[in-house]
Amino acid sequence: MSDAGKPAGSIERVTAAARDSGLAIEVRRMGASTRTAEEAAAQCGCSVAQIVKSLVFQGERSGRLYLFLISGSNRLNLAKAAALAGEPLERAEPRHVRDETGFAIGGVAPIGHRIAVPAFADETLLGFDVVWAAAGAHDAVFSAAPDALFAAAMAMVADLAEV
Ligand code: 5CA
Repeated sequence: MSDAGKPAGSIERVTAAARDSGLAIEVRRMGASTRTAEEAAAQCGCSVAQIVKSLVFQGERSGRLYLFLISGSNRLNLAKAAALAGEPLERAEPRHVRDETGFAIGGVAPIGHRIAVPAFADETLLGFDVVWAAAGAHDAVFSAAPDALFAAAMAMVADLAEV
């Protein structure tokens, strides 16, 4: 495995990306799984809706990856997502996600990807003062104000959720 695939390197990429974009974060290792939004919410002591899921989809035509930052209590509407991407989408293979972003599923962060990925963010997350996101490992999270996080991720805020 390359260094970037190891949890320590992944977390360092998140902290470096935050620093580079002027986002003040503190990564917390919870010592227990934060792989799912429910587990992350339990560890963070917040609502599931305040967890930012970082979902990676792949363009069926281009093979390009797209990142969707969506509330833990919402499901991504694939038709809305495809309209924003400009092509039909399919879930990216875990190996492809790891190779391109440098993060394993369950620890994919909104920032610090190896390769720049076009990003879109669920507008409902702006209703919270603070949200929590994965920080590159299965037990690592950080909190941020959603608008500042989306700016750091260069994510376009949009209507992404299933109703
Ligand atoms: N650390 C938590 C909370 S921030 C986290 O990463 N949650 S997540 O929702 O962003 O990542 C888990 C998501 O990965 C699941 O919701 C699911 O959409 C996706 N996923 C799970 N298994 C697979 C798989 N085999 N292939 C592709 N995506 C998967």
